[in-house]
Amino acid sequence: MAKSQRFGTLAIHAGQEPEETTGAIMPPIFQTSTYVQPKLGEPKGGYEYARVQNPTREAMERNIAALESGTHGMAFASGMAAIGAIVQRLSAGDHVIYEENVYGGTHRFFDKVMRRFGLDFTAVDSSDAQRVEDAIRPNTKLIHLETPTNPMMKLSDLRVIADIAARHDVHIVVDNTFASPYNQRPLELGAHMVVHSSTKYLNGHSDVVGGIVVTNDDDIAEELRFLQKAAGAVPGPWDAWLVLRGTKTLDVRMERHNANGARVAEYLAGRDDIDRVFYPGLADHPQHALAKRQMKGFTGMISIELGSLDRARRVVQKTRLFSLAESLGGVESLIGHPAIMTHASVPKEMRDRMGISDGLVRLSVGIEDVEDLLEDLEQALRS
Ligand code: P1T
Repeated sequence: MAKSQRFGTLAIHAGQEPEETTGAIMPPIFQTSTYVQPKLGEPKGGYEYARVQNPTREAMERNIAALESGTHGMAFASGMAAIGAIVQRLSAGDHVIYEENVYGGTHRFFDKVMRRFGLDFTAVDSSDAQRVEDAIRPNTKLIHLETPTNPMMKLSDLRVIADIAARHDVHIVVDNTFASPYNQRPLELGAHMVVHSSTKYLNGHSDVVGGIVVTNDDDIAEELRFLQKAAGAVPGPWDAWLVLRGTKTLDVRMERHNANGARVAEYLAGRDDIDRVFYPGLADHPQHALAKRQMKGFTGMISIELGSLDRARRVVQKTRLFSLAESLGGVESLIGHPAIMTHASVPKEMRDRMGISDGLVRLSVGIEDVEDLLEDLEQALRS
């Protein structure tokens, strides 16, 4: 697919050709575990075994790689499996710096699992790039960023941190799940890898769990392909196909998520019974200028501080269109309570330091009619 094509066109066409036998315009679901080999040691087209190669998965990997301005995509069974593969490239004794306000499961994986394998981790507030540089040690191999962060919607300046990483010869990975490639393309800003929970905006329909890593670096890609094969956390063809169907509408979905998110954030900011609204698109967000430089739009993710657990509980149980559920980025609106749900595995003192209080509520604004969403929030907040 020509590089010069624009995002909305790439979303629909990149990585896919009509199927050879029939001309089927949609990539078939290659529901097979293995491939018959015409001759010993000469598998047809290189296809040997479906943990290693699957044409449906490959179409999805090429498609998302193109959307992230990358040359290689490696899909995994979940966002956590994708993050796991990136860390499995390292060895005991290596050091990783990570943004402290990552998804709670990412913190849990680093702190409770990978530490036991001899990796060392330092959590920093990467909205201050100097803190990232100060945390670099001779054995630092990776900087794991997430911007905007889950759930505080804090940003990291990717260009500045990419310069720091280059000076110290350290790789950067950016979890771009919250932004989506429609709004932000970290590889263009100097990151070495982008990782997604494709469960979220990429798939967009809340019917798949998946993950993907995209890179422009041939060596990193080879190592990650080796890990798909050696560790085996790959998605099945159905899930790959559903994600590929999802990305076809990423352009139009994100346009609407951005518009609805902005409307809802402005509405919430205008209420005097909400202590704070965290949304990079609002002029009073501490990094609004960076957000405008680094992102095209600000998504449908918003967090609000309601002051107490009591009020937060009442609101999340009172909304009707916003369903109380984990996850985000689907066409339907969701509401959640990070301290009890997505970030329960983060120690309380760390949550408190970052602002993940008992009164914090997170919204994933879907693509419904925004007036209906505003009416729903109005009745829940008034209750
Ligand atoms: O759920 P999974 O596909 O394994 O992805 C993990 C993950 C990775 N990165 C970010 C930024 C995420 O938000 C997530 C998953 N997050 C949720 C389930 C949530 O509700 O925040």
